[in-house]
Amino acid sequence: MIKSAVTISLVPEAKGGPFVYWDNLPENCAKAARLGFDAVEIFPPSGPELDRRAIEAALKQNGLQLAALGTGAGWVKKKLHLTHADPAIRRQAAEFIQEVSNVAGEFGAATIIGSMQGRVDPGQSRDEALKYLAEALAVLGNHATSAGSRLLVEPLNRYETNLLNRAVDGIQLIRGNAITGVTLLMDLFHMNIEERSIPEALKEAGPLLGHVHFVDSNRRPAGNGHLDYASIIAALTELNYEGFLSAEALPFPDSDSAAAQTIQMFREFFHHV
Ligand code: LER
Ligand code: MN
Repeated sequence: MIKSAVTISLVPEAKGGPFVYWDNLPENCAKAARLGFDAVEIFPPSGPELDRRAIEAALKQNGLQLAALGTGAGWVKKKLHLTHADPAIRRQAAEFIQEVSNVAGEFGAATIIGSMQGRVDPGQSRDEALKYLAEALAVLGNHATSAGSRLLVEPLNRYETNLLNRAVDGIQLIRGNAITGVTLLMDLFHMNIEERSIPEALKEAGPLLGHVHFVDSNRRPAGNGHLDYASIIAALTELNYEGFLSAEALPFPDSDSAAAQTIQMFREFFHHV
């Protein structure tokens, strides 16, 4: 059985980004629970800035799980990433991620590395960037596991990174370096731009598929674009995927409608209660 989640951003600098709910954690958790979501996924400003007691209360009062915490604010706010040519920046990026993992672990939630993967910078070779990323993931994967979390690495479309764009890039990185404690987050919006076939790429990821960002081709909530959900659902069913499908989409036409539209799609396709 799949589990449903919806995103909440607590980062003002990310305004305009693909998050369904914004700010006000208690109120948005109550709304998510009322609609029938199993969990929330939070995009926090940083680990230390998260109020653990407030999260615990909001989850408990609403019978919700914490699916995952994002780390993208390290890039958005501080321009940190794991493949920067400067070792001091790489170190700060890793510390930022570990601090998020420490909080995620307390709630048994995953830690997402999307934009914090970085990119191949001018003057750098692809091999060098991939070596930095593999080294970082090995350490961060172990750290996440010992903190009670797990790491999710997200291939992004070409307009956001030139490093991991497709499922196969992530699979090669994880398997090629025998990295443990790390699986893939596949985002249907990025996949629509980069993959030859979304269902085939999901199946290729197979046991490495750890989380899905559920969204339509235009980054609006599922049902507002042209993705073929029947084939996507068939692939997930074939895989016996039991992880989260998390609504990471633009709040179109508004947050409440976007969340309601997504849960409606889950009911239609997965008989989600
Ligand atoms: C960014 O485009 C994205 O999809 C996020 O999940 C990563 O922070
Ligand atoms: Mn995503």
